[in-house]
Amino acid sequence: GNFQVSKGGEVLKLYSELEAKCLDSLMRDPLRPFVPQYYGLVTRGEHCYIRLEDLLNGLRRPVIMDCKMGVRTFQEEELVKARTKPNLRSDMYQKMVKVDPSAPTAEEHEQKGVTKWRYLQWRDTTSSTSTLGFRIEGIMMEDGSVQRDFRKIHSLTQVTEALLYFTRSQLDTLVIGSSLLFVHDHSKASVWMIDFGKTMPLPDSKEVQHGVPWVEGNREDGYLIGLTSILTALSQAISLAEG
Ligand code: 4IP
Ligand code: MN
Repeated sequence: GNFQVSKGGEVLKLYSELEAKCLDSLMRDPLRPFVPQYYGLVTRGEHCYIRLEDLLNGLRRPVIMDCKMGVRTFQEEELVKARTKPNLRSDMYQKMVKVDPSAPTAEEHEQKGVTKWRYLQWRDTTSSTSTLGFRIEGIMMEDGSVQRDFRKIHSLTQVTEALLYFTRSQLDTLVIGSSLLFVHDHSKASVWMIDFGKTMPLPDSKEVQHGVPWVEGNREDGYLIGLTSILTALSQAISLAEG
């Protein structure tokens, strides 16, 4: 969708102002080693792109796991919009019905639309996002096939099973670290923080802890709740693989 492969170990991602700003500051941040290198912007045709290090460069038949971090995936402003000027999305309604025809309310069925907040919150509560602070969005295997069934996973036990699937129970490729994109090709493994389209600086007066639950207005993302859950599942996967 938003990606274009480019030459020379780079990928192009469709420009977002928020993401570009975030990458800019990450290049001057202690977290820089965990983030793909950001090379600035480029225009191709009528679109502007973010130039990023290709994290798969040099890997043979990589296996990739995308974990979406945090206890929620919508911005607080999305909730405000849903209340004040709701914009009904029929595409999101359809995605919802496809997964679970009984998920929309009678009113939503009638309107054939849901707000973006409602859809994203439904995704969060029907996955491990709300409870564990992260969810596995998908795993791509060596042959390029993509598994997305993990999005309905709730329990830590199921997450552990998914991790074992990702590593094919090879202990030496179990990756331990702090992030969203897990990549291995059976000889090399790495973890990267990616996707900053909804990451923004807090107002000067505000601070978040990342490890406490979200309530409207506190802006907490639960990133560290998710990280702790991943580490717990990883250590369970390691003992299962050893046992
Ligand atoms: C997608 O739903 C993801 O939640 C996207 O988030 C979101 O993009 C899309 O919103 C939404 O339709 P599915 O993955 O269930 O298809 P992400 O980009 O984090 O994967 P944003 O970033 O805009 O919230 P729309 O509004 O882009 O369709
Ligand atoms: Mn996005």
